Parts: sequence; C-alpha cells; structure tokens
Amino acid sequence: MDEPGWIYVTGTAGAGKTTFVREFAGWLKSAGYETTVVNLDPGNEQWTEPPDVDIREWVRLADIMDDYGLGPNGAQVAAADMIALKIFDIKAAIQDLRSDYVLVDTPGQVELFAFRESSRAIVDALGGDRALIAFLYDPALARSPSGFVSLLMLSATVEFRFRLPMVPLLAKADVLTPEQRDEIAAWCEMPDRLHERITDEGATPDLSLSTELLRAIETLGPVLDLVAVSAKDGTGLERCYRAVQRVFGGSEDAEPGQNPADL
Ligand SMILES: Nc1nc2c(ncn2[C@@H]2O[C@H](COP(=O)(O)OP(=O)(O)OP(=O)(O)O)[C@@H](O)[C@H]2O)c(=O)[nH]1
Ligand SMILES: [Mg+2]
Repeated sequence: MDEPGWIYVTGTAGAGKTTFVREFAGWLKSAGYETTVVNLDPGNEQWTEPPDVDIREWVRLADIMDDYGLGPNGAQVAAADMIALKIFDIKAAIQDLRSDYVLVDTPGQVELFAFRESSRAIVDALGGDRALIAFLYDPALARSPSGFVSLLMLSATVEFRFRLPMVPLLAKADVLTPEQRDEIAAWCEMPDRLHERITDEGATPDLSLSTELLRAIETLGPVLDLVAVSAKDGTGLERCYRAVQRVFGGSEDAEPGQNPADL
C-alpha cells in the first residue's frame, strides 16, 4: 500500500483547527478517499464526532495536570514528551486503518507544539516522508497588516522547525467581508501594498526591525498562495485539496471511480 498523505493542521489557539479537520475529512471522504482523523491534542475535549485515533487514549492533559500538579501549558510540554514515548503504538493504530489521507489535529498552543523537540520526533516517526503542514491563518489576526505579518513570520517559523512543505489557509473566511478577503489576497501578491499599510500603522521603535521584517516579507509574501477556507460553509475545501495534491505531486484530477462532481 502507498504511504498515505499526512496533513498536520496547525495554527494559533482557536484558529479553527479542530473544526477544519472535521470538515475537510468529510470533504475527502465524500470525494472517495479513505481518510483517518487523528487527534494529537491531549487537551482537546471538544470533539463532536470522535476522531478515529485519539491521543487521549494514551495521554490525557487533565490527568497530567492532576498527577504532576502542572498548569495547562506545563502539562502540554510534559504531554509532548509522553506522546513521543508512545508514538509507535499510535502509528500502529493509524496504519491499521489503511487510508489515503491522515488528517492530524495538533495542540492549540502552536508555539508549544512547534518549539518542542519531541514534536519534531513525533512528526518524523508518524509520517515524515509524505507529509505537509496546513497552517491556519486566524482571520481575527490576519485582517490587520501587523497581524498578517505576525502570522507570516509564525508560519515561516513552523515550516523552518518541521522542514515540511506548507499549505497556508485563511481560516473562517466566512467571517471576513469580500473587501477584507480581497485586501489580504492583495497583500500576498503585492508586498508593496502590505508595506504601505504597515507604514500606515506606525513605525516600530527600532526602525531596522520594520525594514528587516519588510525585506523578509518581500521574500516570503509573493510565494504565499493563501487559500481562503470556511469550515462553516465549505468554501475553499476543493482549492485546499488541490493545493495539497500539488505538494504530494499527484494529479489534481479525480482518481478513477470517483465522481468528479464531488470534487
Ligand atoms: N464562522 C466560523 N467559525 C468557525 C469556523 N471554524 C471554526 N469556527 C469557530 O471557531 C471556534 C474555534 O474553533 P476550533 O475548531 O475549536 O479551533 P481550534 O484551533 O481547534 O482551537 P484550539 O484547539 O482550542 O486551539 C469555534 O467556536 C468554532 O465554532 C469557520 O469556518 N467559520
Ligand atoms: Mg482544537
């Protein structure tokens, strides 16, 4: 059997990761792909539909907080190390399900996930060969120029840490007006426009910071093919699928036996 395509869904707290995983999994399944949903967040108690493989069977945040007297962030750090120790059991449970795609929901605190060495080990052990990161841009941040730049930098940091290809997604696109979506799209294509809007927001105390950040944006921004998605109304899921397929190097078309109308 071919290695499945592993999609690790990350983004800042509340960006819409869990909801996106559920909706995109539904879309993939209706397009005819065997899809496994994995919850890698030991603190996620909010699944309306249980994931296929749930880290909480092995490691639970609430138990770690009780057992070690830790707060939620300290417990997430401890949990990442505990998950790494169980990773081969978790991988076996996922492999038993034999799927085309594995959608992985990751902990809300992206910086904890991205900056722990054990997270890198977990991703490498699970599916390092055919894997990508779907990074969700929270619209509440992405709609302001400085928020957008902060997310650009954060997503670059995550990509740099995991060394995996990235599919950037503008989440909850339904909460943005068409004008806001157009403006964000323009920032992706025209760094000068973003430069102007950042300057309008005022200079940073250290002027070289603005200059250097803007130089980085000129490098990162134009290659940003940000796909607007909404888990609420299903917008952009097909474009998201095509972006995923481009990374995995497969055909963007439906595979034999699939109903193209579903794509
Ligand atoms: N309007 C709208 N709301 C959404 C969408 N996706 C998620 N939400 C809402 O955003 C909130 C956070 O969604 P989650 O899916 O729990 O976000 P998350 O990134 O998994 O959150 P953490 O794991 O706690 O970091 C919830 O109230 C969702 O109902 C969307 O596409 N549109
Ligand atoms: Mg979540």
